[in-house]
Amino acid sequence: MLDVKRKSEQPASPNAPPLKDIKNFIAGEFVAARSGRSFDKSSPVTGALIARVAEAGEPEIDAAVQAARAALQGPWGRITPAERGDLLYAVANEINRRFDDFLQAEVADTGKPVSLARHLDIPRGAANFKVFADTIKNDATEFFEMSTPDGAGAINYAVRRPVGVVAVICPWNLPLLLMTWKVAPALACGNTVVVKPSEETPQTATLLGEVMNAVGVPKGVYNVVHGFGPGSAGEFLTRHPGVNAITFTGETKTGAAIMKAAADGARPVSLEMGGKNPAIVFADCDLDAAIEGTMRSCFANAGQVCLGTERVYVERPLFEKFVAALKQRAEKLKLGVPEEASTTMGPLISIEHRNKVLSYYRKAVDEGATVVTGGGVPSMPDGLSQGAWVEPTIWTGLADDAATVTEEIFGPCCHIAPFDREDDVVMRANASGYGLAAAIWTSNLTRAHRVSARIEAGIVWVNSWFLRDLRTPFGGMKQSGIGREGGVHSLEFYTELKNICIKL
Ligand code: NAD
Ligand code: 6OD
Repeated sequence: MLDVKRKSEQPASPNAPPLKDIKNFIAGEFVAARSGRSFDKSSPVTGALIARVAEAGEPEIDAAVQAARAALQGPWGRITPAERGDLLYAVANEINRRFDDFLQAEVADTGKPVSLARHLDIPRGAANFKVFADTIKNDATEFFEMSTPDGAGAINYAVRRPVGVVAVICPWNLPLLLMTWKVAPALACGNTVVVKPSEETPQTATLLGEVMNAVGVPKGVYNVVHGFGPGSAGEFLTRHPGVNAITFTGETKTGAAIMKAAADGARPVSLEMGGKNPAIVFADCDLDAAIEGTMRSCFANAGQVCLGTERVYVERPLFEKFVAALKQRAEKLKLGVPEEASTTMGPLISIEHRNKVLSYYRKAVDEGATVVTGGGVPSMPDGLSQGAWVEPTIWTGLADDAATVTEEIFGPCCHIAPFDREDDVVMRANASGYGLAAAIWTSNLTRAHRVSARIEAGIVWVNSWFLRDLRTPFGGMKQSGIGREGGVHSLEFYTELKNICIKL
């Protein structure tokens, strides 16, 4: 279990659970910061303090990186890929055995509905370990025979070798899922990792340390350091010269800072960053499916999904009907505590993030939007009023260059605009500095292929959203990312491909 202690400072409510004491996980041990520094983690649902988190300083970052370097030389560096695969299967099984602990920790940190975390975050977090264990097991590399002047010839074959110590910098929106999405392939390829979870969501990464110890992953293979970005654990880790590669998910401006840090030592980066994803709804679509899918893509996880839709373009004959139907469905979303089965939307991650989202709610009005629904802070019952709640919001009537239509908000909101011609809507969808994901709703298969090919995004869904096979390439174009992860594409980042040439 996580190290749970009662402290002298109590959470706001007398009935609140005890404060958790979250530590760094370095070389198989849970450790506080030598400086004694810690930071508070509050519940997005109630605003109450739920945990004190040890903030890693430079000594802890150095210890974690050294532990990870040492582990490369230990048993981890000598076991076969098949043995590593068995260990990763054991990790997945142990996460599933402790499913409720992970569920409770993820829900406490994020405030997301239990129903969502139960079906998405935790099972997918576990599945990543099995999928990438299988991916590396089934990966074949190249072999070439060549002729030589002496007639004897030579053979070439390629082998994959780990990159070394990988720094894994994670966001808060799908904490376990997005962390294991990187940790699992990194470990499957024989690397060791130092993970820096978001300061907003420290718990599940820490809990995974217990799982690693329980199944016998050697000490130092998996390390976790807590803290913030600039001037804290994130910057210390990405600048550490003992780190061989950096994989990051988060905002585009953070990715740019990390790229600069990685330039020292010319270290490779994999960047999964922000988006302003379009959905294009043609008049020939299955309307019920398009409404259902757009509801999910705009409002799932309170809109805090990088792949989510914030710009919806609807072909003019369907426009009014679509707006009315989406409004009706959005107004039925039930905001409430995560444990309540009827809850369909939780709070945002924090009051700070709510301030950002609300600043766009105000800006939309200033820019001349028609507020179709929402636009403010909902009235919540006693006990929840200090949480980070916002209303699901829909706008129409904005120009394509309005800030609300061009900048990533990362909240439960979208702008809906009509369109008349396929060429125009493709151009408008592509008129963005981002290029992460898009959804197209149509029953015309030819058009689906044609438009998908023209959309500038790393992932295009036709008549669906967030239907993800873990073996497929994942990543963004333009300012949404550098590189692809998923399936064999993860192997490209987490291994060095080495050619061995043998003269016969
Ligand atoms: P963020 O960029 O603020 O933080 C991400 C992580 O980076 C955190 O752990 C943070 O502490 C750390 N960090 C911040 N500054 C740093 C620095 N200078 N050096 C090193 N580390 C630093 O992002 P967030 O607010 O946690 O997450 C939301 C953002 O993530 C949104 O923009 C969203 O689109 C994006 N996101 C992208 C994907 C994707 O796959 N493309 C997935 C999820 C989220
Ligand atoms: O499902 C996945 O594999 C994945 N990488 C999802 C990313 C979601 C972003 O918020």
